[in-house]
Amino acid sequence: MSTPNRDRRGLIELAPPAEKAFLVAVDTGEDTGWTAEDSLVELANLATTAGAEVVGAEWQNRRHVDPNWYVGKGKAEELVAAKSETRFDLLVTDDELSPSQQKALESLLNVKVIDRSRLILDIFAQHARTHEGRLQVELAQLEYQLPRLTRLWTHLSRTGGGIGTRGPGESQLETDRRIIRERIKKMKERVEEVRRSRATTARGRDRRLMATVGIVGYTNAGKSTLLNALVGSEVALVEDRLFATLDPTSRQVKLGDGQAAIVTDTVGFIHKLPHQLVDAFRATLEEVNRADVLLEVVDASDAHFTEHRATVQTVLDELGAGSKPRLVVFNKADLLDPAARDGRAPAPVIAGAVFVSALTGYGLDTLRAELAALLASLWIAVDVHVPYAAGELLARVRERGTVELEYGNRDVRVFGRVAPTLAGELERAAADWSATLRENGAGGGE
Ligand SMILES: Nc1nc2c(ncn2[C@@H]2O[C@H](COP(=O)(O)OP(=O)(O)OP(=O)(O)O)[C@@H](O)[C@H]2O)c(=O)[nH]1
Ligand SMILES: [Mg+2]
Repeated sequence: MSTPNRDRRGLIELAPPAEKAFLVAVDTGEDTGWTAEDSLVELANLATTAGAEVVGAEWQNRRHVDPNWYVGKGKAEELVAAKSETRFDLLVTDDELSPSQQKALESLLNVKVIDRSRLILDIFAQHARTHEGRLQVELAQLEYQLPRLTRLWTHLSRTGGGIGTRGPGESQLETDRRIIRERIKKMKERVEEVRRSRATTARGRDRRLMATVGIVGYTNAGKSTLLNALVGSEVALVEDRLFATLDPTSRQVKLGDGQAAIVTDTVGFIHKLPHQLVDAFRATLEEVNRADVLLEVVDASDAHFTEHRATVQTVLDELGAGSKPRLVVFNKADLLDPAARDGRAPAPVIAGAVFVSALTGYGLDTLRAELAALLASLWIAVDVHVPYAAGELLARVRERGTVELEYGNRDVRVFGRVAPTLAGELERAAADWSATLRENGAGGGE
């Protein structure tokens, strides 16, 4: 990773040469489970995914990040020497930089300086294919830029201040900020439109008749490969790179015993995922919130799977899906010692987890059976009265075939067991119905 990269003078290159990136991190010892070195390996992977060539990396143990230089002043000066040695033209820091830290490093090194968040945003921008994906990425980028404009100004006005710092400079900045804010507002409206039409399509299709399963997990864990394996065809894009998937893909998957579920593959998570992205991708990630259960795919062959799981949990909590029923799937079992995956030797075992290989098909039948069992265990007992007008809802309830309907004079009694989403809809319909009855002075349901 740190081999100096020689000039390729004399070579005619058709494609623009890859940017030469140098990576730097600070180890404060506060990032549970992660050393700066581990995090840098991941950062290198991100930089390569974004199209850069990593020519070197450094980290420093410090109690805190330096407010002026990110790393200590001395270390920052060492980077000047590293630059003449490796000829990097891009510096990437492992944590978010303040505008003043970025500016200080840029003037010292005379190269472009970006932080991990911006790198991730850039990868998302490169991989966004659909209208919705592009909208969300642009929204996240604007949200990332806005405070940076503001704080840059605060910083300048503090050092300069007073006479000469007002006038065109300020009004230009005010204009920029206003333009960005207006754009953010527009983008949010458009994202919301997309979200609404997606919700309508989701309702319109047969998916609500079936249980829904959301695949979640760290980026590159094999989520898309698993969906393809479960469906039996190549429906989702699989690539050995980070954030190959940005847009959700949903397919019907057979679970056995005639049961089926709609399984959705979506964007992966990563350590230090910019919060702007989580916010902007709420529309996409709503598939996760709507799911009856989550299938958490873990790359069992990755030494850091415990930390990966912690990151996934944090993001799920942020989305409000952290305590959804979940089946943990240890993927890439083919890369493990066979004794380990069969439970005969020490392995990354977690109670209730299923070992599979999405690549070879190992364990998929067990996974289908476990998923079916989990879904069935979640069904909720209902006994409610809904009006005849709720015909569409009743039709869906009937198709599940686990309830009995009693047709009364005034309304229909529904009792039996249904999936939680359906139970929620029934409870709401029943509550509305009894409110209507009360208003009409007809007393409660029969
Ligand atoms: N050896 C092995 N490789 C696997 C397995 N499952 C997936 N992979 C590989 O892991 C890489 C990532 O797979 P994807 O399915 O794209 O992973 P993902 O979780 O969808 O990743 P993102 O969409 O980028 O977040 C690809 O190179 C797959 O071929 C497996 O069971 N065994
Ligand atoms: Mg994927």
